[in-house]
Amino acid sequence: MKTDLPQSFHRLEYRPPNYTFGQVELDIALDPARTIVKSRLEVLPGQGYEAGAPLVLQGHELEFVSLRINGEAHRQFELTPETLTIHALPNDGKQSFIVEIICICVPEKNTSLMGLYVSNGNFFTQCEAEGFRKITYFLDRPDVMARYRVTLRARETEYPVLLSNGNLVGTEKLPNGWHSAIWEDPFPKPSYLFALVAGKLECVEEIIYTSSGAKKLLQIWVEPHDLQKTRHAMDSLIASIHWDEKRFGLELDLERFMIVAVGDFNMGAMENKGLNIFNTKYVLAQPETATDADFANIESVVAHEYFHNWTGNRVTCRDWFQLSLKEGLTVFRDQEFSADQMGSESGRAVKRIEDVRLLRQLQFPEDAGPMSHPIRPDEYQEINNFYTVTVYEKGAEVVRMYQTLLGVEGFRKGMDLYFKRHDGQAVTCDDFLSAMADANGRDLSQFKHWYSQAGTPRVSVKESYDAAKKEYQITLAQSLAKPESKPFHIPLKMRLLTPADDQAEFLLELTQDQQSWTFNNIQHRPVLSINRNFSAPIHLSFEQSEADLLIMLSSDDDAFNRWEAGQKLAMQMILEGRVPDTALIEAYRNLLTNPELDPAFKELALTLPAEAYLYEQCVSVDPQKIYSARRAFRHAIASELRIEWAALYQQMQSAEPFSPDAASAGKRGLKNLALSMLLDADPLIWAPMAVNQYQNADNMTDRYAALAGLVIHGSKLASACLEDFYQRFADDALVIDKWFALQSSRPPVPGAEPTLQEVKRLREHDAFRLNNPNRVRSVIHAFCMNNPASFHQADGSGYEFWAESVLTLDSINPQVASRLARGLDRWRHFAQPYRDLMLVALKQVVACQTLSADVKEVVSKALANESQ
Ligand code: B3K
Ligand code: ZN
Repeated sequence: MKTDLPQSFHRLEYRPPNYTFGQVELDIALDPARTIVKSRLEVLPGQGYEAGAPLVLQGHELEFVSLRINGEAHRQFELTPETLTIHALPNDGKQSFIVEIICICVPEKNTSLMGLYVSNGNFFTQCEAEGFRKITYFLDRPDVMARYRVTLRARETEYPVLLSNGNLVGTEKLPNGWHSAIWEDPFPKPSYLFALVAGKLECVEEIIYTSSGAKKLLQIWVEPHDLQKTRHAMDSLIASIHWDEKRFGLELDLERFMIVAVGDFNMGAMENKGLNIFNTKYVLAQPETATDADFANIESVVAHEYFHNWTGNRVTCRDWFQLSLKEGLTVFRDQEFSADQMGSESGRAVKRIEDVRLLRQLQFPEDAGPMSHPIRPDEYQEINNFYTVTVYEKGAEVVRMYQTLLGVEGFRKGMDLYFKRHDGQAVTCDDFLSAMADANGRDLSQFKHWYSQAGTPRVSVKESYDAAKKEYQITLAQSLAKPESKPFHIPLKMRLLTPADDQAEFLLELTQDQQSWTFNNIQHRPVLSINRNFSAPIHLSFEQSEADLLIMLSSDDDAFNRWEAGQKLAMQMILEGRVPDTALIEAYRNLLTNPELDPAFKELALTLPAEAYLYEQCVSVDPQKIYSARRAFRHAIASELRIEWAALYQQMQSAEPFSPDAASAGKRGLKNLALSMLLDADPLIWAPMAVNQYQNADNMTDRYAALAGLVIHGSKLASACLEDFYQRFADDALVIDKWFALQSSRPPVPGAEPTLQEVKRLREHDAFRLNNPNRVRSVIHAFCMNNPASFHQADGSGYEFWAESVLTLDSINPQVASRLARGLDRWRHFAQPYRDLMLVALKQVVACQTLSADVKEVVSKALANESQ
């Protein structure tokens, strides 16, 4: 192990800035090989001003050219690879002064996709969290909020469109074929929200009026050949704008709101003020090329970024430890928006189930592994590693708990007070909690622990029923991750299910280590439905009998718990290596044939717990054993219910033209689950049917589902369809990503070659690109992180591939590499020989002398106290 300890940043070491900026003027002459950035900064003493302190600006991978202060060349400065420190400030920096800096960056060499870079010949930026320092020297921290005026210059034929934040205030033709545009953003913002875009792009636009009657221009900018794929994103944006007015009274504050799509992007999208930049994956859709899941994701990501305009941009984070202040809150808002878009109560429940599935599959393992952190972390080495499912998804659960405790109206009061107090400020999670508490006159001091304590709390349930006294009692106890942890404030919705159906829903607030509640006048032993709608993000230890779970599966009025009962039954049986018994098969049959239930709910109820979630129930994971048990269980459901599946496959067909709405998507989802089950039960009969669906589908959902069914079930008919698919969509990068991902995520098929061989061939394919994150994720991440049974091989071949891929990617794009590096986080949790083989792979990565801070943090935390 190396001895040089990486630098860590600590939440409690926050200090307000010595200096801040008033007006910021940027003049950027765009050239892929040599972009010249001139800045003119009005510097003012900051909240933490100390007389005589130098001005320390951050700058990374920049070529410094010159520095002037108040118009004069200034020579008292020092440069390091990370900073420009300016001494001898006028008047000791007590009054405002002007700093002018010229520097140069090289966008075409920038493969990290942070700062200013080139994608398909156009310029884009990504500044969150600390990318602005790769454009110019700056106080690159979120608590320095300034007003920007930006002049962009570029050659007009190559870069006809020049965009930045705010409003366009002028354009000009310049000599030698250059032109310029000036943009002014009226709202002060931190540097992480700065953006520019330049290139050959076209837009669709719409004018709308907000509730106060203000006129707004909405634009979506894409490459010209993608223009016809923007309708859904535009509809989603308009729906989001109206929803935020209605639900939270928040109006769009800018005259112009732009979304730009880019094919090379590290994540989903970015909420730059007035100029959101999106991964093409979350903008472009038409029925022939995008699945129902793509349509739903676009709707929620467009909403998420739009909602940041208030929760993130108008009120931002004081420092990056507070990230969940904007991310958890904005995820909660986009979840609520998407739930409302579902159009029915049962639709809302389906959305809730999907969100919880994701949380348990991804966040629960994170919280049990070496990167576990509270939603407000206390320490980090590389902030980019903390854009996690904990900060986002668990953060959203914490925000949801406020709403559960305070009610929808109480929550709204808290939001109103939050904006009243903090509009235009950079604040903390504590400020949010205080607004919620003060607006509702509630003491939420114990609720604070959700921000400071990591780990998923476990709540155990004991129940007793006294038939003579007609008395029912429950005792709840919370056990905590660490001995020094404090009890959480846990809101648990519950209801006693009785034959007379005479009990109301309650909200229990578990605040102590252990608490009991007694219910009187209960005529028969009830069935307890607790943590309804997943009111708290916890593990529940509750040994409910299979008979009670079957009752809940057939009749709990809380759709989440109805689904959950089925998941528990399936989980227990899979972990014990059992197949479903007659009672469970009959319960499934009743669900599938119940005309009252939504197709989308039926699909979820018959979808088994993910392998990642099953792993979390084991002390020591044997991935092949879990895979086989799960497959056998699924095969039994497929065969025993083949008549119902075949009937559903017919009933769920639709003659209507494609529409991505939730009801139509739900029908397609159930139809395609039926097809997949039928391929499992009777492959020889159903493979030709799948080929037929593949060939005749008028939409990507059906075409892809048929293809996936053939590939996953190892049908001989798959390869011709795969070849056809590639030829049909060769020009559409997002569809080709699906083609790659499908093959990389194929689970092991008896008799077929290991998926790893296929993945290695795909990596050599002409269309594979190591510097395009979407393509890399569709091959490498899909295999290492989304295909557990193929990845975890007892010969360690998957892990060798992982190590080699992490190292190759790290020299190109540390963020993409670091995400992949998380793939072995849970090595300690596995049985032998997997555990030792993972350790070897981790050690191989950590031994590399040139690791990025991103990957180094992840692998060294995975290996910390390695012998334990
Ligand atoms: N705020 C961005 C994420 C930035 C990630 C930087 N590594 C997208 C979002 O959450 O909306
Ligand atoms: Zn966000």
